[in-house]
This record gives sequence, C-alpha cells and structure tokens, in this order.
Amino acid sequence: MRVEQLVLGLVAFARSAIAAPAPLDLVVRDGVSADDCPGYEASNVKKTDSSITADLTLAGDACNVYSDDLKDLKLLVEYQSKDRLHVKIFDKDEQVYQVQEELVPRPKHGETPSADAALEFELVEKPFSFKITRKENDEVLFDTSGRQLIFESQYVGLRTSLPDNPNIYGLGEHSDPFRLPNVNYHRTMWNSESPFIPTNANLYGSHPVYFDHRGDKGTHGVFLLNANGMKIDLDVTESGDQYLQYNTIGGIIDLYFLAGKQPAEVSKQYADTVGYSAMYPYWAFGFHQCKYGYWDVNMVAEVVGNYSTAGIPLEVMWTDIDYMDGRQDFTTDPERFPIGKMRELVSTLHSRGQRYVLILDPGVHFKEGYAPYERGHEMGVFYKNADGSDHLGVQWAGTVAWPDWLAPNTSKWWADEIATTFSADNGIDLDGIWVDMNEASNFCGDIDCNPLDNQGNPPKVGHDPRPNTGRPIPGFPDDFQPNRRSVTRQDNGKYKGLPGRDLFVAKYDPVNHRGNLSGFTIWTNNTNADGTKAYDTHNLHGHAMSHVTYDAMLARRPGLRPLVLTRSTFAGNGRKATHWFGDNESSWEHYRVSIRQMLAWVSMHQMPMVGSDVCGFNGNANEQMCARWALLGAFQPFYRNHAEISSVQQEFYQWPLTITAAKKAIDTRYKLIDYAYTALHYQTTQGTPMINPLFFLYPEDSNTFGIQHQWFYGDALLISPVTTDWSESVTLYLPKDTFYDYWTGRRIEGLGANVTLNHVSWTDIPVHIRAGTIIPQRANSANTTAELRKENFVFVVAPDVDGKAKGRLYIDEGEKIVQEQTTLLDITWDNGHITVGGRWGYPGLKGESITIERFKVLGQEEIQMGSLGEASTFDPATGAVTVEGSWNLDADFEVHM
Ligand SMILES: *[C@@H]1O[C@H](CO)[C@@H](O)[C@H](O)[C@H]1NC(C)=O
Ligand SMILES: *[C@@H]1O[C@H](CO)[C@@H](O)[C@H](O)[C@H]1NC(C)=O
Ligand SMILES: *[C@@H]1O[C@H](CO)[C@@H](O)[C@H](O)[C@H]1NC(C)=O
Ligand SMILES: *[C@@H]1O[C@H](CO)[C@@H](O)[C@H](O)[C@H]1NC(C)=O
Ligand SMILES: *[C@@H]1O[C@H](CO)[C@@H](O)[C@H](O)[C@H]1NC(C)=O
Ligand SMILES: *[C@@H]1O[C@H](CO)[C@@H](O)[C@H](O)[C@H]1NC(C)=O
Ligand SMILES: CC(=O)N[C@H]1CO[C@H](CO)[C@@H](O)[C@@H]1O
Repeated sequence: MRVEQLVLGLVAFARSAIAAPAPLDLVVRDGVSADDCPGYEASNVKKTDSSITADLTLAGDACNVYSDDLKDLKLLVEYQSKDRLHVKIFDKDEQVYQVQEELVPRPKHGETPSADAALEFELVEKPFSFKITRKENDEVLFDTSGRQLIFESQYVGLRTSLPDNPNIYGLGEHSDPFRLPNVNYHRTMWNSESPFIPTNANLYGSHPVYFDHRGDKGTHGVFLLNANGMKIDLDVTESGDQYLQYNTIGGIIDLYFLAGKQPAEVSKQYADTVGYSAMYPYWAFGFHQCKYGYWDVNMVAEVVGNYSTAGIPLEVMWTDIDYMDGRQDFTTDPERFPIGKMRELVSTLHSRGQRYVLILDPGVHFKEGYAPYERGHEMGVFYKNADGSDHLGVQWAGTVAWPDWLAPNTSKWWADEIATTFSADNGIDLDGIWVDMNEASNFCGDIDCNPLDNQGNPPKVGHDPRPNTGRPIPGFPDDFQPNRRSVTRQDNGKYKGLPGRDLFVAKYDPVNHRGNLSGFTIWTNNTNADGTKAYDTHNLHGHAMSHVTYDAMLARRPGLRPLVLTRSTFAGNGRKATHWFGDNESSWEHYRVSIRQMLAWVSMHQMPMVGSDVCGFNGNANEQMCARWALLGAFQPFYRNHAEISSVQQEFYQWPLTITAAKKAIDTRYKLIDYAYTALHYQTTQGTPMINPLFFLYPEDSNTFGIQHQWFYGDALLISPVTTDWSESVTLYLPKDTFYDYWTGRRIEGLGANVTLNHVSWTDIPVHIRAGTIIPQRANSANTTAELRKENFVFVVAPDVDGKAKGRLYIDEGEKIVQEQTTLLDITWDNGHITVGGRWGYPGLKGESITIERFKVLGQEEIQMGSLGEASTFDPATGAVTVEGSWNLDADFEVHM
C-alpha cells in the first residue's frame, strides 16, 4: 500500500527520476575517466577438466575512478553442468561482500568435463577479458573485450558486447517494455517503495537476470548474483557497437551463463540456479478481494456478503492494515476489529469454504509497553546504532524499530508472534500472510529526519464511511526514554564487506528514483548480525523477511503450503514467497503493464504465482475498465482485486458490467483451475513456465519477439485482450499455426499475421486454443474451489493438422507439502483415439470427483455422420464432436470416437 505523504516524496524526487544519467564513461572523478582505467592481467592460469582458475592483477596505475581499485583479484570458472557455466571474479582477500548462502543457496558444481558442455569459456590474459561461446554454432554470447574490467571498493564495472538490436528481456522489477529498449536504456536495481510504478525506474525488487533471444541461433540467460545497488546499461557506443554494462556499487562478479537453447530451457536452468518456486495451495487460484480502507470487521463481512448476494464467487478475503490497533503488527483494533468478532468472521468464512489473509509490515512500533517490540528488543532482533540504541525510522505505526532478519533470534521472535496472534485456538486463524513495505519503506526521507518527531499515520477519518469512529492512533509518548542495549557485532570477516567505505554515498550513482541510497529506507550504514552491511544487503531485506515469514507459517501449520505474498523481492525469492506488482493505478496503461510484468516474472524470474491489483490500486476505477480487467486478471496466475483507501470501491459487484464480466471470468477461470494447477506443478518441479510469452512457443517467428499484450496461459490458451483505451476492437497476432476459438470452438488458421477483431464487448476477451493440445476442465464452475473439486472433468481436444494432440493433468489433495497420493496423466489424441495413461493415485477425497464425463474434440468438420459411436454427437456449426460417458481416473483407458 501507499502512503499519502509519499506523493510529496515523489514530487521532491521527480527531478532525479527523470534526469537522464550521463553516459558512464564521461563521468569523471577528479579528472579521471573510466577509460583511463588499466584493466587487469591474468596469470597463474590453472585448468582442470571442469574448471579454470587464475590470478588477476591490476595492469597499471590505479585509476580510482569512483573509489579505490583493488589490485589483486581471482578468477574462477566452473563448468557446473552441460548447460550452466559459472564465472566468478572476486577479491583475493575474500573480504568483499558476497550474498549469504542462507539467502541464496548456490547450485552445485556438477564438475562437467568442459568437452561435454554446451558453452565454452575463452580467456584472454592481457589485457584480461573473456568470451562465452555457444559451441554448437560458434555464436558468441558474451565478450568483455570492449572495455576493461574495473573492480573498485565501491564500483564494479563489466561490459559485454551484444549483437545489433538484441532481444533482451528480464532485469526486473520494472514497468518498462517486455522486450527491453537497447539504446540509452538504464536499469537501476535498488529496492524502493514506488507508488504508481513509474517507468524507467527501480521498483520494489531486484532480479539481475536477462534472457537474450537470438531466433534460430538460440536463447540463453545470464544471471549476475550480486545484490548490491546497481545500474545496468543497454546502449551503443559512439561507433555504433551494442553493449550491456553492469555497474554495481559493490559486491563481486558472479555470473551464471545458462545455455538454453530453447527459451523455456533457460527458464528451467535459471530455476536450477536460484531455486524452484514453492507450490501453492489449490485455493490460491481462487478469486481474492482486498481494499485498504475496509473500516471495520462489519464492512469486511459485508463485502463477503455482497459478493454472495451478487452471485460472484469469492474465495479469499483480505484485510489491509485497517485491522491493526494503531497500525501495530500483531494487534487488532479493539473497537473496530475486536478479536471476538474477528474469530467469528474467520470461522464463518471457513465454514463456507472461504479463506482469510492479513498483512504485516516490517517496522515495529518503538513504544514502551508494546509487547512485540519489547520481546523483540529483549531478543536482540532490531538494527542498532553505533551507540547500541535501536536504529529508528517511521512507518505506519509511527516511530519504528527495524528487525534484522539475519539476527539469530529474529526467526523465532517473528514465528512466536505469528503463532500467538494467528493461533487457531484463540487468535485469528488466517490462511496466508502478506508482507508489505519491506524494501524497507521508511517515511523518513533522508538522514536529517528525526524519527522521534513522527507520530504515525492515523486513519484518514475523512475517507471513512462512518464519521466519529476514528480514534487517534497513539504516537510516541513524551516521557519515553530509549531503552539502550549494547551489542557486539562481528565485522569485516570473510565476505562481510570491505572496511573503510562510505556507507551512505557511492560515488558511482545507480540513480535511485527515491534519492540517496538511504532515502526513504533503512539507513545503509546499519550492520547486520552477521557483520554484513545494509549497504550491501539492502536489496535482500524483503527477500529475507518473506522467507522468515514462510518458515513461521510453516511452523504454525506444519505440512501445509504457506501463501506468503511479498512486495519486495530478490532473485530466488520464489522458493518461499510470491509477489503482486505493487501500487499501480486504475488506468488503461497499468492494465497493459500488468501483462508485461507477468510475462517476465513467470517465465524469467521464476515467480509464477503473480498478478497485479485488478482494476488498479491508486485512483478511481471505472465500470468499463474494471470489467476488462476482471477478464484479464482471470487469466493471470494470482487474481486479486485491491484498491487504495481514497479510491472508490471497486468490488466486482459495484457495477452491472463488472458483475457480468466477473461471473464469466471467474466461471471460466475456475473450470480451468486444474489445467493451471497442473502447469504450476510443472513449473515448481521442472521449471517449465506456466505463462508463456509468444516467442517461447514460436522462437523462430520474429513477429513474436516484441509482443507484450498477448500471452499463453499454460501452453495451450492464447489470451489476446483488448488493450486500447476505451476500445472495442483488438489487433492480435496469430502465429502460423492452427487455433480454435475457445468460446465457439471454431477453427482458425493463423497466418503469421495480425487479425483485427471488432465489437469485442466490455464483457468479452478473445481466447484461442493452440492446436495439438488437450485441456482438462471441470464440467461446471462453483462458488468456491472446494465445491469445484466435486465437479466432473471434461477434456477438450484441439487436434493439430496431423490429427494429433496431447495434454496432461496433475491432481493432488491441494494443500499439503508432501503429497502421498497423486495422479499425473498423459492424455493423447491420435486421429480418433484417445489414450489416457500415467500415474494413478489420487482417490478423490471428501466427495471430490475424479470422473471424466465428456470428451469434446474440436475441428472435426469433415466427419461422416453415422460413423460415430452411440454416445457421440456432432455439431456441424462448430465442427465439435462430443463423446459422453463416465471414465474414472484410476486406470489407463482408451476411447475411440
Ligand atoms: C453492500 O451492499 C449494500 C446494498 O447494495 C450497500 O448498501 C453496501 O454499501 C455494500 N457494502 C459494501 C461494503 O460494499
Ligand atoms: C458454496 O456452496 C456450498 C454448497 O451449496 C455451501 O455450503 C457454501 O456455503 C457456499 N459457499 C459460499 C461462499 O457461498
Ligand atoms: C536471544 O534471545 C535470548 C532471550 O530469549 C537472549 O538471552 C539472547 O541474548 C538473544 N541472543 C542475541 C544474539 O541477542
Ligand atoms: C549510522 O549513521 C548514523 C548517522 O551518522 C549514526 O547515528 C549511526 O550510529 C550509524 N550506525 C551505525 C551502525 O554505525
Ligand atoms: C544525499 O546525500 C548528500 C550527501 O550526503 C546530501 O548532501 C543530500 O542532502 C542528500 N539528499 C537527500 C535528498 O537526502
Ligand atoms: C501487428 O500490429 C502491431 C500493432 O498493433 C504491429 O506493431 C506489428 O508489427 C504487427 N505485426 C505484423 C506481423 O504485422
Ligand atoms: C508504467 C506507467 O505508466 N507509469 C506511470 C505511473 O504514474 C506515474 C505518475 O503519474 C508516471 O510517472 C509513470 O510513468
């Protein structure tokens, strides 16, 4: 959520957000330019079958362009697997910060003989540079010879040349085009609260991985495992040579090259590197509703009631910070959200098959007598100033202390608070947790701000539906004395960060749109319990918090898959958490942005369960746009309507068009949940993305490379929403392939050309089935996913030109981490014969159906009437043959049409 006064901060920093950064090599310090830097020379090169090591020595006088050049470095090259090559350049003394293993566990070095690897590393000793080549076609993927390596105490610069006009994707989190601009493009990574998700700016998370797609020459990925603030430039030199340049304000060069060569193979190889996404409960695919500004528990209940009355299925109800007492974590407002009524709300939801999720923030109210703070303080979980006092900031509750998620007691403290507050026996028995503001966002904008002057953010009574019920939120009492506690922290050990740096200012400016490094966040001079500095670990704060929250949820309900939604992320966050795209606005542009963000996050950043605030967060939604967005969101993995406190209510029951659109959208989404759940199962176990950009399925069709308004939901359904403001027509691209209209079943030949559809009403969304696929559906939708599971299956077969198709279906119980009884089917269609085989095991618990009642085969225009079996019917209008029957999913079977 966003803070009203942040708008002021945004205005104050607008200048720095739009000022075009000077081309890097023109930036000079004391008359020195990066071009004067001497580079390095390699020596003592040693090779084994699967690795190379060398010493790198500064090859001349230090240039010290942004800080001090390091004289002695080491190079380590590992052929980790056939498809993954690791290149690491680090300081000889191993003091420079390296990302903690517990935050990003490293993949194993599989010691693949270099002869067996898809990629080749070539070393040039003097001046030092290296080149990575795809062996199969001699394609040079990475070549650093265009500019000398610079490795300083507060700046590391490495450039690779690229082909002209390259197809580069990834590098989240941003709201920029899906296919990134490659001239004068600068991508900052410094996690920041970012209301309105401005373009060309750093947002909430950092994922320094890009995909480079070269058509029939293959796709590869490059991941830089460096969490420091950085700016990545995509640009051309004066002589027209294309390059990508990393500029970090610390850390080391830790590159993973992923060979592909199909796009989805790069996704898998990235999952092998940073970890596979957690699997989510089946119910997480339901429809979610939230709003900041649901004033009390009655209003929350009324929203739930109004959804039922409108006949729109609601699976999960959420409450924003409104529920807290004075915006303090682990409290409920005794008048507006009394614990007794909260418990009743949750038990009612649960009895109807619905779920409940609440928010937590990292800033903990710094207040005597506030027990969660006092316990945390006793346990030494907060950041400390040099004098041992708590490092303070300002957040929703007022003056706050900040947990150091790496301190030894923090996990226990957080898990205990969660277990108590959210106890099933006498607390709020919630089903998931949303962690917000964890970049971390500090309402204190700079280091001159005194956190003790801030009295918190009382609810905005003017916007509340009921006057006079607003109680002032208690602030910081006058007689408060900071409770000091001395600390000893390790310092400057291995990988802890070089001593003697300026921890507030890096002379190389990564261009944070919120100003200085410590602007609106936890100050970067803080020391973590393990001796590392916030200067180096800033981008890991939300990542660490969300992972600690996952562990706490697991401790609270052992064995069940936690749903933890986090605003701030780092590469590999998906292992334990998922993300929504932050505080967007209710605009057509952000409706479009949600598509490109989803494309990159699911298919490249390996965080599949993502989505935007449907109908937009800031500003007022309107009926038509919200109707379109209801349909759009239904084909994105995480589907939640959410709005800001000062926005109009935008629940789907608010307008006639949104009621119609939402019913259709949710009905369709629910019938397809098993299909999506199967795709998620494959992403979480094999890394294959559940959302496919068009070029993933048509990698040689250059018309697809820039498409950012269409996507494949799973690998069979092509979604092509209307994306023009206030329009009822859409121009969509159909690759050269056979498709079927999802709604009518009619066959359409894609010509590798655009098709314009007119008169797409506000409650319609074009969806096409790619030929060659089989889609498992439920015969009917239901009011909750629990009810849905009682419905029988229908398999929709979409044969390709050869009369063949295949699909798959995964079924389990839906919520447990370890599933003992699962069904995993391969379904094939071959010219009139359906074969269903695979692994059988899920028995269908609690009245759930595991029965197929119908096969629907599309595109059978040429069928001979009378040649069909008795249970079959043919619809000449659409060309679909339907075979009715009853097949239990507990043994292999065949069906002949
Ligand atoms: C629920 O619906 C009633 C009747 O239309 C309306 O008066 C009320 O404002 C709605 N409540 C909420 C929270 O949307
Ligand atoms: C859904 O329908 C079932 C069966 O009729 C009912 O028990 C349940 O309360 C309903 N849930 C909701 C949220 O309406
Ligand atoms: C952890 O908490 C215990 C109290 O539960 C305290 O005695 C101990 O000092 C704390 N450890 C640290 C490192 O602060
Ligand atoms: C960070 O800098 C501030 C301002 O100089 C100082 O008060 C604080 O003690 C410093 N923190 C640490 C951990 O050194
Ligand atoms: C940024 O830091 C510089 C150097 O410490 C300081 O002069 C400037 O006031 C800071 N700007 C903001 C907006 O805090
Ligand atoms: C399809 O239309 C878009 C604009 O809507 C255009 O950018 C693109 O080049 C067109 N593609 C083809 C293959 O004509
Ligand atoms: C992606 C996008 O459209 N961002 C816009 C969001 O709103 C801010 C403030 O109005 C603009 O500056 C961004 O460009």
